[in-house]
Amino acid sequence: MKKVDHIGIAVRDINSVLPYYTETLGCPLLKIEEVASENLRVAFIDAGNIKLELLEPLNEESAVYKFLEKRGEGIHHIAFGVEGIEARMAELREKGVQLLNEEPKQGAGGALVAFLHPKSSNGVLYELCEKQ
Ligand code: CMX
Repeated sequence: MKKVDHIGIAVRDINSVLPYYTETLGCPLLKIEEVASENLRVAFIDAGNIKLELLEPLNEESAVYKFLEKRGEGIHHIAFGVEGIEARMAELREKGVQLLNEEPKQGAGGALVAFLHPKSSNGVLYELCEKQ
């Protein structure tokens, strides 16, 4: 992996935490969008060399809803920016890493994404993210 694209942070309510990022920390808001496939509303924050992705569940079906119930707010995942996501997935599979997707799926910002199970990544949920 050559770069981290963003860090995903689970929050209960984007609107109430935004001033902390934009005013207290002074990191600009890049955009807010809904990712229907993940039942999420997300906000991208410009943190200089990487982005922070605030993740707010839209309903109880969201993986982030379950995460918040179990662990509370905090770091949810780390996303590597990759090129050739299908080849990277195949390579990781061959190396014994359990992927959570058979195929890449559509993520925020129109990117193709895939997740590595935290059980085969020493307790960390990693995402592969390829910008279109
Ligand atoms: N980071 C680290 N560990 C995590 C985790 C996370 N974000 N989410 C769950 N886990 C751990 C749990 O604590 C649990 O560990 P223990 O068995 O030791 O308690 C284990 O993983 C299994 O968790 P679970 O609660 O039994 O299973 P879930 O149904 O919550 O599924 C996961 C967990 C990772 C498989 C699921 O959340 C998933 O498929 N995630 C990928 C998709 C996703 O996260 N989408 C949201 C972001 C989308 C985006 O950025 O666009």
